[in-house]
Amino acid sequence: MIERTFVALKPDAIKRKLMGKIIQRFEDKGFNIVEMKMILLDDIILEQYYGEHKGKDFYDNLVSFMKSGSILAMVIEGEDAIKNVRTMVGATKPWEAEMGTIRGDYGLSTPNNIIHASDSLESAKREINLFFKN
Ligand code: DGI
Repeated sequence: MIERTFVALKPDAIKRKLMGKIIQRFEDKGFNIVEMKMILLDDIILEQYYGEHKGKDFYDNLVSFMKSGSILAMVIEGEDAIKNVRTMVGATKPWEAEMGTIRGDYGLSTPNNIIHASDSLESAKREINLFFKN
């Protein structure tokens, strides 16, 4: 089924100049990038984006990292995009992510784990709406 998923390249990926390489992986795989913009996040949008983690021990560190520079927000479209993009992204903790995945190849720690991708149809809709509602 053709789906749309939300992907964000996090501030560490931008600072390390990995944007081109990561976008290339999605294009090489056959996905289409249908929306794209650089955004500097604030507390209001981060609370909606990461609300499920509020109160957890890593939350403050996660939020300050996500505000440390712009992100590249994208909507990626293609066959089973939600599941297939998550497979390409790899495990949340990059040291557990398999080599060949984006986090496995480029990351070593959290919260700077390079990239976010929606984990379900519901999250994809919510996140696309949050970042691209206009
Ligand atoms: O969808 P993911 O980014 O793979 O994971 P998520 O949406 O559950 O969590 C969002 C971010 O929060 C994740 O990229 C890194 C951070 N995080 C999640 N779980 C943990 C965590 N950070 C630490 N230190 N420990 C965790 O258990």
